[in-house]
Amino acid sequence: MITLYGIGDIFEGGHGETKDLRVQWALEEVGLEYRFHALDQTAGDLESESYTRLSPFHQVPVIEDDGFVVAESTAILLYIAEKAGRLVPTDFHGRTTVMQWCFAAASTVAPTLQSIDLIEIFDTDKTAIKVLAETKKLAARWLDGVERRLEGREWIAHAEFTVADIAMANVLRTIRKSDLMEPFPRIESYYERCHARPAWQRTLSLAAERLHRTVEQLR
Ligand SMILES: N[C@@H](CCC(=O)N[C@@H](CS)C(=O)NCC(=O)O)C(=O)O
Repeated sequence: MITLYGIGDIFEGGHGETKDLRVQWALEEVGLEYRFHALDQTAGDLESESYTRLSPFHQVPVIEDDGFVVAESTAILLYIAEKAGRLVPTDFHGRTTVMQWCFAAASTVAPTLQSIDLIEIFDTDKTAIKVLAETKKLAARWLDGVERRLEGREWIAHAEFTVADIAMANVLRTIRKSDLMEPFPRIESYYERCHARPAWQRTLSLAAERLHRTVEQLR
């Protein structure tokens, strides 16, 4: 059975923002049996010797599947899709396109959106404001690419919903409280479409229960 190591508690602003949620979303989509192992980051659980053996960088998410350990949320999403034989097409080109958009989410779009988040949370001096403006320009460039990709498409990589949609939608969630999506109507409706899925709604409820928050607080 799969064990998902995720957050049971974390510093205040981190509730509902962590990358274990995208993995739980995929598990809820495919219906594989799993258990959630909740770690308390504030109590140092991520630094423990036993967890260090599982996670190269003392981070969540990690999964363990009958002794096989996978870290990095995007790799885990692909593992779950492969294992379940769902959320990924079977043909070589289709699978490669799913991988392309998983990498686009994780290595092109996410770092920029995360930087915006970090600068806004931690720093407001003049240099930071300049860096923020430049980072927002870069974000607009990536979002413009995603917007063009979504022309005439329901999902980012394939005719059906795949793990690439979980990867991309969860990355876009970083900016849900900002106005960065506003100039991109296709991204806005894609974002809504992805998050309307019952498996995401279940994931949010499970996270709220685990973190002693309401679904509204996490949404
Ligand atoms: N590249 C990793 C990043 C994982 C990550 O950022 N994990 C955060 C929670 S979302 C974490 O464990 N933070 C605690 C820490 O770094 O000490 C992935 O995609 O899985």
